[in-house]
Amino acid sequence: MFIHWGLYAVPAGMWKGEAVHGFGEWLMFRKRIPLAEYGKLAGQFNPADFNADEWVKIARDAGMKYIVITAKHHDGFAMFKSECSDYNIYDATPFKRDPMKELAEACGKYGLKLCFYYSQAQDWAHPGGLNNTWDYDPAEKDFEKYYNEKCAPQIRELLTNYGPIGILWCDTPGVMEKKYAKAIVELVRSLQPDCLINTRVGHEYGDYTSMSDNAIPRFAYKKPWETPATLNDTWGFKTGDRKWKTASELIRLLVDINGKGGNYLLNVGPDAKGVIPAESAGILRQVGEWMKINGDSIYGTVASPEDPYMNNWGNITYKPGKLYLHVYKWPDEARMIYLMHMRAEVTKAYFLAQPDKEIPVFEGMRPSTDGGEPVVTQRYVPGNTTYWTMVRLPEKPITDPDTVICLELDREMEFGELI
Ligand code: H79
Repeated sequence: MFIHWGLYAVPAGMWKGEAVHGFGEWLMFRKRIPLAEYGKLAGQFNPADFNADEWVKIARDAGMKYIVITAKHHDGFAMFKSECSDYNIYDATPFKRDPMKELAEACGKYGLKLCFYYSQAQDWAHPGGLNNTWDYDPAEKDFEKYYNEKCAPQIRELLTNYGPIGILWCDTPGVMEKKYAKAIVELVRSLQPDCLINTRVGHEYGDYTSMSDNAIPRFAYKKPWETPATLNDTWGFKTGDRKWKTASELIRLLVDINGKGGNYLLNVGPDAKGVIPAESAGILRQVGEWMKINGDSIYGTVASPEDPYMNNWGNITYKPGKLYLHVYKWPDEARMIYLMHMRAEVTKAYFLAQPDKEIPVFEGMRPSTDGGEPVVTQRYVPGNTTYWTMVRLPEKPITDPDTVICLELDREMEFGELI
């Protein structure tokens, strides 16, 4: 679960009575709001309904394993108690609590990993940070000063005061010089050698690839990667944005990403009271219901072997020795789906919703493929040029919107070339 939460939750996409286009968290930049004015939002920020346990339970019940939260976004406001800048939630708001501390405890309690988003280059509150050109003259920018007195000390605080952190999630390195990306990597390694860093730290550093926002690669990608994505059209809370993806869309995106070897980092934007919007929570709950039954097809998967054919029924996820067929679109009366040129033998087959009820597996053309119970037939003759596997489905989906069939294989699978 990605969480974008900051001062921008107070205006929630509105400024002086006007609905502002674009991402909620970009409001200060969009309207070139002077820091002296934007900073006053802190006085109104009192998210008394914030409950770390509830947030973590929403993530856990959706099947999520780690949380990445904006410790500091581009606006430069720290959402944690910071000694090096009092422009932070503990010192500058009536709330007077450190939500990161509470989240760290809740994550420990429910077994999720806590990770911090930290905008390392853009900082619209510090004269030396990138991109605030309306309060500060770009010609006088002193990034070194910003790095030494805010960026590095705050990263140090985040990796010192909250227990083990899974990822330092950086963003928009922009024109930040290479020496700073290197310094951040060294700083993180010195404090928490097991903490991952995403590639957005810049200059090709980082332990795994962050794809572009909401971007899914066309093909499987073997190196570890992740797609950060929105649940509607904003990251930070906006009252006006109700363009929610449905649970069914999210499951398809999740399967597509996992099938290509990636992780899905899906965002929620809590409001100024500290509450995750009810719509978001409701949609995630539905995804969680599907995950409870079908999670085996998601956790621990690696990039699938390339299926040379398009299909009109669904998608595939894979882990060595197991192939998961995700059926979204029920085929016609014959209810048959085919995997052509699959060079592995199916040893066992079952629906994840009915793990104890095996689907019979036959060699060759028998039994008759007309109607009847679910069955797998296959023609797999080593040395022969013809290979295929057919699955006959039951009359109706079992776990709408995606019924998952596990095919256990006699070995690691390859799909054949097209001849
Ligand atoms: O944190 C979320 C976004 O705020 C952040 N990345 C995700 C994870 C992000 N930073 N930059 N961008 C996304 C893309 C930048 C878009 C921009 Fe614009 C186009 C910046 C200036 C022009 C959109 C339009 C935002 C302001 C105006």
